[in-house]
Amino acid sequence: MRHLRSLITGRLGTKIAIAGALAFVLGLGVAAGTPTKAQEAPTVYVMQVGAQGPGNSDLLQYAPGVLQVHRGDVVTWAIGGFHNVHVGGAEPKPLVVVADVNGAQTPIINPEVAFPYGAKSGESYTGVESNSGIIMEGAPIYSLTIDVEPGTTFSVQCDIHPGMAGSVTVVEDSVAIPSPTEVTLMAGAEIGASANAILPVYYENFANSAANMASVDGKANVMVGYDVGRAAGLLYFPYVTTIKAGESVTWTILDTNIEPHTVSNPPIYGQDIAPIEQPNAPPILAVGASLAPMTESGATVKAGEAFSSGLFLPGQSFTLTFADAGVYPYSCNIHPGMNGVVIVQ
Ligand SMILES: [Cu+2]
Repeated sequence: MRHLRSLITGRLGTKIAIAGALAFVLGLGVAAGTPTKAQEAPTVYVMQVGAQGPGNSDLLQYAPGVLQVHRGDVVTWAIGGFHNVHVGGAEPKPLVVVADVNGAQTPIINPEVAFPYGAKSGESYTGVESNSGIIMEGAPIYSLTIDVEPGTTFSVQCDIHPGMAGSVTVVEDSVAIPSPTEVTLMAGAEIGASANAILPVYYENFANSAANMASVDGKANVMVGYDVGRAAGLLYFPYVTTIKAGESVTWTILDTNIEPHTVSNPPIYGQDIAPIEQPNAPPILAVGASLAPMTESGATVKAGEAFSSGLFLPGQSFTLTFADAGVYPYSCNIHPGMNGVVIVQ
């Protein structure tokens, strides 16, 4: 109705007679009863869940981070990457938990992160803690009609990436809030700010890494990832490390970083999860070959040997000694495109 009316007011000249007739019809419609908010098509707000940034980075944020809606509006989370949407929880849930699998203590992907619970996409959020799950059918979209009292604020968080969180506040119908278009512009500005923040650091790391390419006193260091704010840079610095046979390389993820990584050769992609089927229950999601540790930190690698740190976390390091001369490429199993090479002379 509103759209039609603005169309009419935009017309001039010869169309005025038609517009007048239509306005008359519209007037009758209004007299017959203005539709209430509940009868109108709901207003849909989009909250973006993660984005790609420059310098091979992932922007680990909900955008906009803070959203206002009216009761009855729809919030659609557009999920761009490996994330879940955990709505109305007090705390994020751990991604990996240890469970008894056929008598053995086994690290598994937490079912409370992997699988949906609470309100399913297309249903109403009534204040019951809910999760999109990681394993979704169809499009990576999670959409809820917000049906909680005005004055309520609830959290939105990704259980996979620490600190990736947002909030939704429901306000009284009488209070004006940003339109969906304005919300999209806010989201763009927030994502743009993260992208702008990481770009200078990306250039700086390239410039600085030349100084760290060779070993000093038998050791070389590699920085794994280079996070800035909500932007997680998925690169190794330096990209090339040159050492002598018998020397070692230590890879470190700074404790200020968000993303875990691996140091692996050959790379094993797409095997993060090894499902163990269960009768009459969802599968147990054992940690797969991409994430499982294969080589202990401190080990010595010989020519032709495969190695993998497995998943290692911010604040942790992984060291290998290389016994033989040769070229040793390595990759991150979680982030295709994140590669480095050790040249042993
Ligand atoms: Cu990685």
